[in-house]
Amino acid sequence: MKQKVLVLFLAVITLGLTSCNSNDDETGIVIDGIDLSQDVDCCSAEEALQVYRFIQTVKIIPELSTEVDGKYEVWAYTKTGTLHKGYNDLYFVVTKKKTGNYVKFFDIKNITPLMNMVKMNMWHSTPVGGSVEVFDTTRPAVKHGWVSLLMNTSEAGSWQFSYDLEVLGSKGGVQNKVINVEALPEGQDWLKSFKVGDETFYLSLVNPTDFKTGTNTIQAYISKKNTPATTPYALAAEKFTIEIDPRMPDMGNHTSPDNTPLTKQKDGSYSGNINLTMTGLWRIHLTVKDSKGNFVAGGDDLKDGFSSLYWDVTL
Ligand SMILES: [Cu+2]
Repeated sequence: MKQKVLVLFLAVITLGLTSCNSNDDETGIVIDGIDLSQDVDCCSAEEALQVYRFIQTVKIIPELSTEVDGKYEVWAYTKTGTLHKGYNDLYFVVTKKKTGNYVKFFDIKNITPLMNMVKMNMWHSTPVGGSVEVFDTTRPAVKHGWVSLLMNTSEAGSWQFSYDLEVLGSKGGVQNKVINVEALPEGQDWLKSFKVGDETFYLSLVNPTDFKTGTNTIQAYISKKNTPATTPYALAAEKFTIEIDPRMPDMGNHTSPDNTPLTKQKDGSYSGNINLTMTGLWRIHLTVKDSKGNFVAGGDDLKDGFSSLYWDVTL
């Protein structure tokens, strides 16, 4: 027994020494001033390289990037470096100012987009993903969250964005930063709402720009409007089913075979299959049912024989 404890003790000491040494490793890989050698607050050199590679595929949003305690830099990214109406993936990376090394121990909370509707003199928030988490274990220093913005910036109003951040005991974040939200191009409409009694629900279609001709996984979130409306809208606890009927309005409203409804997944998202047989405008008519199969939205509201609740996607 004593021997076992001793072995364990030695193992802990050795581990401790190894990680201390690697922190001062001067033989590491440095790319663009970022030291990819192992860091106790981050990852192995290989994992750091994966983070580096990932951030080459996204672009910084300067308004949402910040500094904490003069020690850390926080970088916020989207695919395009901009935000648009509807669903947007957000990624966060924290680096040490001194070394440029990534840090994996950080938390981002309370993501709060707020829109000021100038003419109506009111404020509202928007659907926001539950929590910001590591989105891929091969890149432990990249955190992912999402927002689905109800409207684009226009004469009707503008958006502000806030979030809180904690990194290795230091606190920071971004408060009321004005952000621009771009409109979607014509033929794209990825965010719809429906009402059940007094409650308003939002249907956010996830990343339809990833769709290709043929069969695709189709993913969405259903969020519920909060009271007060300035509190971000969380995922709806209800379990719905979203039936889809994709049609091409410019081609005699023909449909496609082998589409399957979006059903609720363990992670709170909705997922199904959509078959987009050709390029062009697809109007994805939606029928929402509750857990007992009763029509909730889209079904009893047929326009030209199709549900008037729909997403538009142009491929
Ligand atoms: Cu608004």
